[in-house]
Amino acid sequence: MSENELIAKFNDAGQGQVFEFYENLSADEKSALITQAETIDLTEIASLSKELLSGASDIGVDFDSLQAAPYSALPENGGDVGLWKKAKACGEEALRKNKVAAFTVAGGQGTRLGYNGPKGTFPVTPINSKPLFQVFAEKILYAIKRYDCSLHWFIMTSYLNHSQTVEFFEKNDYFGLNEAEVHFFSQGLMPALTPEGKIMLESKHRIAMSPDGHGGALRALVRSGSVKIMQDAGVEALSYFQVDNPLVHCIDPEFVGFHLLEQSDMSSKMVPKAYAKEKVGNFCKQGDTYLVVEYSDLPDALTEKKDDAGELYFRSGSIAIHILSPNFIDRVGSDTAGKYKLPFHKAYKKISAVDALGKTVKPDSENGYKMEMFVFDALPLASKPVIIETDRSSEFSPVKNPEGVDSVISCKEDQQKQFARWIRAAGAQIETDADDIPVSKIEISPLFATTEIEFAEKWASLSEQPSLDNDLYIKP
Ligand code: UD2
Repeated sequence: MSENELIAKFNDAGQGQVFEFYENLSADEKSALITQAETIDLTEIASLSKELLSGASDIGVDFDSLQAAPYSALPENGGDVGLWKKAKACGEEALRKNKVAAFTVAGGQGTRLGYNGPKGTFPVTPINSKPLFQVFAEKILYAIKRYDCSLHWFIMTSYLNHSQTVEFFEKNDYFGLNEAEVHFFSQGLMPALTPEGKIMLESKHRIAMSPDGHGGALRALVRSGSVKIMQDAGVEALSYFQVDNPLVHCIDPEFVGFHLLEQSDMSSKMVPKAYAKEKVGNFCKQGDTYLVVEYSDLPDALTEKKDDAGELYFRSGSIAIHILSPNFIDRVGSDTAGKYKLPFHKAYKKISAVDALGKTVKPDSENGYKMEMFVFDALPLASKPVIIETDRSSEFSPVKNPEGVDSVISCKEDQQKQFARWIRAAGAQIETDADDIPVSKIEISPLFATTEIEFAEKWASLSEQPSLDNDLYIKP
């Protein structure tokens, strides 16, 4: 399409303000604006504008008929021991046959943490200060060795951190992984819209755009050719996790097994919420459809609702750990207008934008909407969704804030508590304080073991077990 045709299309769509200052731009500025404008799907914007103008609700949930979604409880909490065993065997077999791949969403800006750099480069381990990406890389490497398999790892970045992320891996020799099996791609962007549905300009030659949310991963996995790589390699289960949680079992045979045994499109892990208003999504059911209702969208009365046993009724918290089937990603990520298209959530924000004279102004109050898709909105579209329970203390301790809840301090403590539990379960003694944190620091490399059972096996096989009274780093 020529420049003039593109501008005419924007005019016809009622978005001509994007080119308001065009005539007076330099050649480079014109071309930058055109390049950005070309990425915008005006049909999608038209429908979003309509939603904004009509005030339609984002989520379309009937709260009166909303139920809690069922899940497979852990064996220690009454779950079916035989089923968990079967799932583990199935997942291990799938790993040996190269049917599993890993996927990290790392496109977010980490604004809350106040860290200047890709979040995956943030140091998190108690002794060696290994960055998040290294922790995941070592867990993946461990699985590659344990199952003698090939494991592709896909990492979604955004334009804000893509090159820094790739450089970080190059500088660190991909932490021992095969470079050819680590794939980076940048997620898509969406323009900010005024309450009237008009695309906003951040400067005369730049549209105000921001990452399209982790739900944008599905489109980006298709667009980047990642789904094709998976399909060609025979991958049947993509293990999805967020960049902020170093405790995650990046490669979990039991979870993979549950997903494959059920031939599910999308599977998820839940933890019982720590308290009613914990900031995690809620696994729910509407009719036969499973869905996640974000904490901020669930009315207080339902958030606090108790069942007959006095437990929280909506207690299944989503910790953003999923498995997706490549064919399902293909279906959802390729659909731009049909029944598999993910909805956009609209966040009203302060967005720097040009005034009538083309000068960029930082507003004092909210003036526009950022548009994001959420990956969990794929759940209602999935056939045979599966939800399984996981143990919070062994799988979830995200780094989101500089201090307090979900901070690097709480995360380091949680890692150490986990290491102490593993050591005790393996039959060794370790001194801990009243909060179960080891008195002297300890760190276990994911290259040594990634679960309590693996740790016990390795520990028992050591010819000489190290003394646990000094700061100790246990590695192969
Ligand atoms: C998310 C979930 C919440 C719960 C919690 C667990 C949402 C809306 N809420 O909350 O229900 O599961 O995590 O920790 O997801 N990201 C991108 N691109 C984007 C936006 C985010 O890659 O455009 C990544 C980001 O790098 C991070 C993850 O998605 O790895 C989560 O993003 P967040 O920190 O904004 O999510 P949060 O903590 O609000």
